[in-house]
Amino acid sequence: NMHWKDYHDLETIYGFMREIRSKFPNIVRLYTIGQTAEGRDLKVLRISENPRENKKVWIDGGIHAREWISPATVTFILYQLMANWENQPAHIRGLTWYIMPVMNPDGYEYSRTTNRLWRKNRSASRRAQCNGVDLNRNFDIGWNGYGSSTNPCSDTYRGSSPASEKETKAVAEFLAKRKYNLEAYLTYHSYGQMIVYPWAYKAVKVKDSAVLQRVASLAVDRIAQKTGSTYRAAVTHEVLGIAGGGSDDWSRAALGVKYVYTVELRDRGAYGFVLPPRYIKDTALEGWTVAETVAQAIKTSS
Ligand code: 0X9
Ligand code: ZN
Repeated sequence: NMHWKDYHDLETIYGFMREIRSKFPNIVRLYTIGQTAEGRDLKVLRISENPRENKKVWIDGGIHAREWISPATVTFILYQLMANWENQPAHIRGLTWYIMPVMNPDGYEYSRTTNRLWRKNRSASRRAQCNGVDLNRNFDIGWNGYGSSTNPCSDTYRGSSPASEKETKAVAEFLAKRKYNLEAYLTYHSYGQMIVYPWAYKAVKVKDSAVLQRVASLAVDRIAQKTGSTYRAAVTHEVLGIAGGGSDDWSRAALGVKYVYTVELRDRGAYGFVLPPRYIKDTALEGWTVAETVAQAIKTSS
């Protein structure tokens, strides 16, 4: 059974998704959008009372294998939504939510069983000892640019071509088909306690960056109130440097999504990727706070 006192393996997370579907058969759909190189399913839940008309929010986690707090947070968001769906405010119930807790299942399991600090997926490369592509360098935006590597042994290897990876391709195709009314793309990573928005692939701000900054700042304030943690709102390239091929930039450039945020969860380096389980609950609450704030912003701007 699901809880947030510890991290879970992929099968437990997928079991939780199936359980949500069977509890809410009328509003929840469970998609298998593809398979990984090692044959694992890529799963996405849709929660919606009105799929034809609602504005849509996409949430993903687990792009990077070792960032365990990310799938934990995204499953917590799912729990927050569904545990109390009937009593959610209209601006939450009136959205269509797409939730993908683990975009990189092969990497996640590899990090759990074999190499805790693994980052990439596990697809085979031409260099035997150096498997894996950084999925957050593999999307078709600024792919041939700065901040990623052409070396398969690098942790930021961009892959042999844009969307060369099955995970990237599955997500990109799924979203491209659903870009109508897609208002938000939220992707959860760790660590650093930051909420960042495009662009990352070039040192330019998006035209509506003032709006993105305002909503992110509001989330930062609410997080401080709720848990006492200090997050920072900023343009990606200004705080993390230039990097092409990210899912966040792609969702804005290719799909025109307005509220695009990468959330770097806890901590700020004390434990780094190996965040002790006792911090999961509050960190996940911080992640939920971002999603709530964005949902409210969508409602206000329409
Ligand atoms: O470098 C990344 O992919 C992210 N940081 S992490 O430490 N979790 O790996 C930041 C992603 C920011 N967005 C883009 N670079 N597009
Ligand atoms: Zn990451």
